[in-house]
Amino acid sequence: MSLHAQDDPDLRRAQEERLRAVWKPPEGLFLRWTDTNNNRVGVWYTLTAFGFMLFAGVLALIMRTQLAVPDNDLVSANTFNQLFTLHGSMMMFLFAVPMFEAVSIILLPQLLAARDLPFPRLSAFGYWSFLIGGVFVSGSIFFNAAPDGGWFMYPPLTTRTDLSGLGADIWMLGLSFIEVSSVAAAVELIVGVLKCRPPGMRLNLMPLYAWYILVVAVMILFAFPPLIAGDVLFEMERLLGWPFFDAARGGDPLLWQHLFWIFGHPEVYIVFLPSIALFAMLIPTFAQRHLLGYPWIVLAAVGTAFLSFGLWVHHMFATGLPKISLAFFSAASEAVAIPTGIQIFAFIATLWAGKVKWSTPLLYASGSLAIFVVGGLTGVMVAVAPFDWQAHDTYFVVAHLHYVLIGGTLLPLFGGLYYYWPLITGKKLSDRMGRIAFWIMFVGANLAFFPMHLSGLEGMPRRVFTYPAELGIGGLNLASTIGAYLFAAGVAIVCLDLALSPTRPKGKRNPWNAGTLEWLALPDDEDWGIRSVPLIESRYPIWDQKDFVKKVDEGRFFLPDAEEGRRETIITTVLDARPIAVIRLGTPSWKPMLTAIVLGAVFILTTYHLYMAALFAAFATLAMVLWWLWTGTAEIPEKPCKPIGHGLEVPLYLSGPSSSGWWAMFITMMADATAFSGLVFGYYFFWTIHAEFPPPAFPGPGMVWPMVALALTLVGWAGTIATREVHARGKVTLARTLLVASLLATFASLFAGLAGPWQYAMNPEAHVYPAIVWTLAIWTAVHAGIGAIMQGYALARSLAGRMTPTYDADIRNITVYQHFLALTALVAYATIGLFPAVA
Ligand code: HEM
Ligand SMILES: [Cu+2]
Repeated sequence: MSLHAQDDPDLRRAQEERLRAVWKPPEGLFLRWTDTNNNRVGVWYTLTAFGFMLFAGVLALIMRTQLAVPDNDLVSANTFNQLFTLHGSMMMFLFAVPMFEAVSIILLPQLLAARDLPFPRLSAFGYWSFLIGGVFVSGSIFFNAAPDGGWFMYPPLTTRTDLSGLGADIWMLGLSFIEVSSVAAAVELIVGVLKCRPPGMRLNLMPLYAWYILVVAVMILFAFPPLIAGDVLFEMERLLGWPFFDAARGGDPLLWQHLFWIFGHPEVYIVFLPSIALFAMLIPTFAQRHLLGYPWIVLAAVGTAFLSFGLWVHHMFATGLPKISLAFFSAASEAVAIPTGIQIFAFIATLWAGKVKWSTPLLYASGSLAIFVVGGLTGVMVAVAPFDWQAHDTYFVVAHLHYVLIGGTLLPLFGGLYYYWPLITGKKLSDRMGRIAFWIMFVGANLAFFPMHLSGLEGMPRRVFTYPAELGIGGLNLASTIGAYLFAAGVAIVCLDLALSPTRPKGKRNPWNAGTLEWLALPDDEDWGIRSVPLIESRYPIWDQKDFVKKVDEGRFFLPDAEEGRRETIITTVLDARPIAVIRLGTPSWKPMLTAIVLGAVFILTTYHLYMAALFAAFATLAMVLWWLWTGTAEIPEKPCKPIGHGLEVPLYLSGPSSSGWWAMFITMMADATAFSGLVFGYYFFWTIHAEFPPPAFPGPGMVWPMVALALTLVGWAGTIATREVHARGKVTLARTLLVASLLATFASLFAGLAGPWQYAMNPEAHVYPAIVWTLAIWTAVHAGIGAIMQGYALARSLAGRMTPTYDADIRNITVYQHFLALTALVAYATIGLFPAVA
């Protein structure tokens, strides 16, 4: 398609017809919920997270009402425990993280001028999991069954079933389910940033929001799995009596604290960096100039992410740690202020150098930074261990964390709402209502949380349902309560503004005159996203590239058509964004929702100890996943290549490291390996705290079976690699034979891995040593089972003619899995089989 073909208006109209037909959303009362397009799924996701935030906010108001006056008895102590636990847990797990992912699902394709994300059905699956898990967890409060152990659920309070009821299981299992969906969304976002950029958008031309999506999603990938590992251990203790956190039987509650905070501290930055990202988008717009210090900001974001994984112990200063740890983690905690400072200074410099248009989103950005900085300052205070010993578990900490979270997450989000609302609906929100709401929230937040510093230093502990009048902190508490209601009034005004939006007329395109790609959106946006995928030469193409918008709209760039009636988007190379393929995207389907329902059932049924039903649901999940993959992935195209304009012809199929599927597999395995490391960390943690580990009184699994299991795993691994190579050379029969042999070896390793602990009758309820050995063995065995299923899947694909030597994505993807399986087996079997010999 040469440039002047697009001069023909009839051709253009015909292309538009085709695009419109292909991207038409499913309609009807039921069918619309099968939608997978990022615009709709992202909006559902955002609204749901917003709803959870409002719900958690109402819980906060109930708490503040209870605390308004001393010796109040509006709610019981027990209810109060449920209130603060659910409030904190919902805000962190059901609002802050999902909100980032939700907004990113909407924005990312627009930032990258892609037609959709690479795995639209995966986003839909993530959404439905989130909804089901979230309703399950938050609904528990209506049955007086909400978790009540605080948002970090410290054992032994929470592992002893006589002290905590079903609530603890609901927290562990419900939130694990949501963590899985958070990781799924993170995989989607990472692959999106790496593989779905428009031609020419080298890494250093990427909009900063995309950089932050990459950084934050990678953080989610490494932060959530240790918590998932902790959840696994936790539930094994609660449901089966395996004593990981029970000191009487060799366990240690501190292991939970480590696993929780290895997640929990990065979490703080996971919820804060997206706000910085938002500022990095709106500040250039309102300064009407390029952002200063782009490379510095990227480096600072990466640096913050990196440092944030080395700080978790500052949440454990009061647990009696060695002096050297105190000093190290104290210093590291102070150091993280540096990259944060760099980012903020870059923003100030940009505003300084530009002509500032003072507007509502900018008001939110600067106001929230002011609040955030106060929280940052008290953060520097509590990072000093001796100060923390005084302030720990008092209202001082409640004040600190809310300054950070309200300044760093909630208010910036409202700023983002005012900035991006026109992008999503074509209409601006009311500037005036926005400003009024801002000032009410600003005053409310300070009135609510500033006095808490004082009541905390006066000695008011956190998580108490009331306090005696003699303490003399009644006035401070009343002020906090009034502040909370004021804040809620501000939120109500924002909600009113949103509710009025449908009555307002559509505005114009790109109302803030921004320079980045997402603002190509039209007030009456078509579902195809972008009319043609542009060639990018600048960080602010709308400002810098001549006739840019016109050329995009007239389809003068790439992929202006949908000739074969398929949903398509361009795949580019990771570093320099050269177009290398067009891939066909998943269309609306029930499968994501059904898979989420059966997977949710596994977690929910386990909560109620309905193990047989849960097992049945697990098989149903497996079947759903296989069906989904079989019908929806690695489809062989009807022709090898297609032209995408400007004389460029690219393949319709990719396999191996250039493909999006391979990356998704690789990234998922990184998360999986991280969870596994959490368990291995547990083993060596127990080794460090015991004088003798393995303890002589408890037999180990021996050396023979673990080594047999390892050998079998390695045979299966090598066989799979050989299969891939032979298959690529066209020797299909030999490849299938090799694959069968590998499958048998991998499957056999499952049993060999369990044989050791079984043969020596290791009793996991007796002591933490047999418990952790069993855990590592079972984890590896389950992974071997999944590996064998994958090998069988590839075999079936080959027999069904859905995998050929040219179209071999399946075998290449399962080889990635096998690499990780081999690594897991090596570490697990060396740990349980060989380590006792040298320990
Ligand atoms: C104006 C809005 C808010 C109010 C009035 C409020 C109020 C409260 C109150 C009263 C507590 C319990 C303190 C205690 O008893 O120890 C609390 C705890 C907490 N809040 Fe908020 N909160 C608000 C917003 C937020 C936001 C936006 C987040 C996070 C994004 C958040 C996260 C937390 C966490 C993590 C806890 C700790 C829970 C625990 O101790 O287990 N809050 N909040
Ligand atoms: Cu921290």
